[in-house]
Amino acid sequence: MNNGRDLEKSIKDFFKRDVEFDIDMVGEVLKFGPETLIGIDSISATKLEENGIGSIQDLADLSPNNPPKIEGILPKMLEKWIKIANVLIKAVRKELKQLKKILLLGLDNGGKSSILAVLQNKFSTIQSLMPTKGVKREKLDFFGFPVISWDLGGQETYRKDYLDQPQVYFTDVDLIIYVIDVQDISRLEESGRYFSDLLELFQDLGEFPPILIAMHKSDPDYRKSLEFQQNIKKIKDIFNPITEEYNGFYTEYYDTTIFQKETIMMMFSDALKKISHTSEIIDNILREFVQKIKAKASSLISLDDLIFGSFEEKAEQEQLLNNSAFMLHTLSNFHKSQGYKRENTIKMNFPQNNFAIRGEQLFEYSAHNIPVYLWVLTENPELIDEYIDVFSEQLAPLIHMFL
Ligand SMILES: Nc1nc2c(ncn2[C@@H]2O[C@H](COP(=O)(O)OP(=O)(O)O)[C@@H](O)[C@H]2O)c(=O)[nH]1
Ligand SMILES: [Mg+2]
Repeated sequence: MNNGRDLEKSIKDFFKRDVEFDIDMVGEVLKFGPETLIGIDSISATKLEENGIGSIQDLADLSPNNPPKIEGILPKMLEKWIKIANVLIKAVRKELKQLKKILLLGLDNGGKSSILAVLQNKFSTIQSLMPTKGVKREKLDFFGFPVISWDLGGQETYRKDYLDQPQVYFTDVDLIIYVIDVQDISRLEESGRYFSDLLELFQDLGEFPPILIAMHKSDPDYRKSLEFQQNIKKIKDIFNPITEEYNGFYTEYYDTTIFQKETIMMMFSDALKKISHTSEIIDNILREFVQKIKAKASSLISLDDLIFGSFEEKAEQEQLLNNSAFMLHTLSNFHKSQGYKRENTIKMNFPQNNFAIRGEQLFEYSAHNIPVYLWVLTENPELIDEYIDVFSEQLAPLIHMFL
């Protein structure tokens, strides 16, 4: 997340270009009328005002889960505007958490350092890995916030350390990725015990960060084996009862492997979405876009393969689109490395299957100017041009405030 003047600039991006905006009086924006926001037309704004919603503050005071019924305004639209107003309020009050903390935990040899190495090589914004020799902890600077990797297990003294001082290690954690080696079932019980200890500690602290469970070393060839199926079952048989015992935790399983980097990217994209300020709104907008242009799926993905959001009618369409996008990103990067100009639009037609995949560069994000593409899987590519600008304009400020 940006701060200082950057934050103010990010706030300004939510407003129409002709809105008079004094960057030193940023607190005033909450009094602005709804029509000043990008994506709210004047007819809708008038309807809002007739219903007593005359400012951004008024919008934020409504409940996004139960928006009032206003004739001529779709509930989904109103819900989106309320969420945007809420993000703006938090930004203005500087309540958006600036520093996010992700813990990568699991037994030693599970593959945590390797996962971090994949991330580091993927993201140009990442600052270098700081392995500490002898110490079983590593830290990676990921878009300006720390991902801390930490080996559990093995030495009992180490375990005592965090059990005795849980507040030092475990407060203010935004998300946990718990890594299990699917190929080494012999240490599964041990891993389960640590997992159980962790949940107990967090419960005692009254904190319930979301937990992504990486069933790591799910290598392409290994996944085809019967042993893999059996091990997955054993893992779930041990871990599911633990999460049920300590209720209140969100958990989700992922199959990851360093041999398919996209499996790691997808897990981290989900991780970032979980802790993002704006990912829900981005998904709302993508849904609107897909419906408007009669497409099947749409994703917003950076060229370093961070997925900011997606919407699809069916899960397999998301896979088809995202994996195709990853490969086309690789192709685009290859062309760039050969000295060619990067194309703003990337298209592939699949006439035998009656669909097209198209990526449109919308804008760049982060200080490193990484291009972000809006990807679409559709049978009606001709409809994209008509609406892309309208949606691009709404998505840009949300990306800048993603974290
Ligand atoms: N087959 C396979 N091996 C992996 C994978 N990820 C890591 N490894 C190997 O597992 C071992 C332990 O990895 P490391 O990242 O050091 O684990 P850490 O102790 O959790 O940090 C190393 O030999 C890695 O090469 C994977 O996805 N598949
Ligand atoms: Mg390690």
